[in-house]
Amino acid sequence: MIRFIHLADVHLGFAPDRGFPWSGEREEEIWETFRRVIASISKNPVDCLFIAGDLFHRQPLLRELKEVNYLFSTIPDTRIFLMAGNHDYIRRDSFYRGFPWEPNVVFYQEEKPLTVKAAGLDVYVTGLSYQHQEIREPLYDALTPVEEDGFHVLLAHGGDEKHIPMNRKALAASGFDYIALGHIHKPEAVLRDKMIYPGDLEPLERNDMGERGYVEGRFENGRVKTRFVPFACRSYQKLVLTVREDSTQFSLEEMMKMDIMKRGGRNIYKVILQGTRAPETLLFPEKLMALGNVVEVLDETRPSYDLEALLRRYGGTLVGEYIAHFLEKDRTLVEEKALYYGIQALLENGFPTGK
Ligand SMILES: [Mn+2]
Repeated sequence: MIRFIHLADVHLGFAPDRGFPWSGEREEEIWETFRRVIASISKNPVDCLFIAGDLFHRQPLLRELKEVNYLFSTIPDTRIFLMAGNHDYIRRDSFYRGFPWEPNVVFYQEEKPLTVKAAGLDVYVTGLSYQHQEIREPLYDALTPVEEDGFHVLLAHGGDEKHIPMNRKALAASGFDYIALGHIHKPEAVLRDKMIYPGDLEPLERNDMGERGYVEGRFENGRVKTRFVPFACRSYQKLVLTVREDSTQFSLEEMMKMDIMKRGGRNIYKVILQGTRAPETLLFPEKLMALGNVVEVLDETRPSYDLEALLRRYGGTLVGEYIAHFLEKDRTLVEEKALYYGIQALLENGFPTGK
């Protein structure tokens, strides 16, 4: 049996949510979580660790490569297969070139596929590294595993037009037992137990909602079994606050603080205000942003106008025609907003009530 861990898109060196108070801490946490993965392998060793590109967010510094290599030295029984992705591509002057890796590390130097046998194991890993930020040729589609008995893995980064386009069907039929993908930050099993994007190790931006981590798997009797292991120290979450007619700024702030406390103060929230508010209530979304790790507040509330009553009252006036125009159709969210902003503007400007 072969046990392995597959991760990708760690993006060491990246500082998420630049400009927000927690950004620097997040940069540290990306390193720390990678270190935790290595520490957990040290405690419970696996045979192979596949790192499918973009370990670094940009060109690694020499001292950063030394730190990573030191971490690799702490898991000498694990064979590590490492490739450079489009973010940390091997530039002409990259410190990746000629770097003296530990003996348990296979680093793919070339931009053309190479198959390497794992020391002491019947494991064959095919991979390459990016030497350019973009590669538009489908370098993976025609590959097939070497004709040896064992566990055949393809380490592959990309899958969009500018980063080695992939024909998923061709890859699925290629004969590899497992295709360890990287590049797409949302975890996705393209093909169950066979072809998987583990996603980024830590969420890197506000749209990386939900859990993040790595894939753990085993190859036994010709079959692969995998499971996703959530490992990130925080997550981005959507927090919907329902506003009512009796809501006020303060009541909303209290509600949000409670919700954040319940769901974890470390997580980072995208807050969405929904529901109806009293027409005269003004909400200040920016004040909510100061009360937790809030990266964005979307105000989708609408004032609780009684449209039918307004229409009766303002029939034959500009306000009436304005309302009638919108009432006739199914309104999109934008039209809904336009309707209410419009009414508010017209009414607040002291529109005469008489005919
Ligand atoms: Mn990438």
